[in-house]
Amino acid sequence: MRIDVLTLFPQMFQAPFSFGIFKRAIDNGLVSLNLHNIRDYAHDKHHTADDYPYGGGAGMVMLPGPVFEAVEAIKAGVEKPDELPVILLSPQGRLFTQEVALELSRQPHLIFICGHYEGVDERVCQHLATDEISIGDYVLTGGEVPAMVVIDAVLRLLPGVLGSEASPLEDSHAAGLLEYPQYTRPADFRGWKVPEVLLSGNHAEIARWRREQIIRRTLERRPDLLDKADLGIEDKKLVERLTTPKKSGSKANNE
Ligand code: JCZ
Repeated sequence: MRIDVLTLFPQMFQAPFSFGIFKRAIDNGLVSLNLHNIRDYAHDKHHTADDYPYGGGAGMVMLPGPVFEAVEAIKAGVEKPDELPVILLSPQGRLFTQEVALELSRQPHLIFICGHYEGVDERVCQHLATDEISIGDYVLTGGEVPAMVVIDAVLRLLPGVLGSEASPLEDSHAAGLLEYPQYTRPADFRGWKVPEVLLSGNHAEIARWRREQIIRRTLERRPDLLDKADLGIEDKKLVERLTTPKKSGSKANNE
């Protein structure tokens, strides 16, 4: 996959993609990450990328000219420029989810536009971007961190990026549920013991325990996710048992 990022701060992208899984993916040629400084597409001697907002108000707005020219320079070098997704990160975008990550991972090439200051000129949103994405309902200082979040979630879905063993679709979050708790050595850490079942070697029991943990945790912390998930018959019985008010004197159902 080819990724081009337009930003006023290309160096912000260096560290996250210079280590571990992403470094390996780039070194192996699975991913090419191309960083472009929007300022390089400004024509005046100060390389101006922003100006005051029409109508007044606080802060600066990014000029459309340099952003359009940067995207056009990338499009000039590709075979099918009209099919190229141009993604603007902004709080006004559609909410980024695992489904959106999966959708983007099927593209061979993505362009990300990262705004800064108070935002970008509306003509970039309307006439240049083909997609506008928000990573959540909170306000950040720019689109760089959101772009990194989206790129991270997309790249780990590409075949080969996580290595041969791991499957990105095995995560329960990929199935729309929370993860079961993980433990490693020691079996007793400061008196806090690893659940006995995980030491039992009984793989059927372990699988059943983990599935139950997934359902319990999702029900407790993110019930909104359970409504959308497709649950098996045993899952549904457990939800039923955990959500049915118990008779007084009966045993608690939370162990
Ligand atoms: C440019 N401020 C771009 C995106 N989800 C989310 N929160 N905040 C942003 C964002 C904020 C920005 C800019 C200036 C994106």
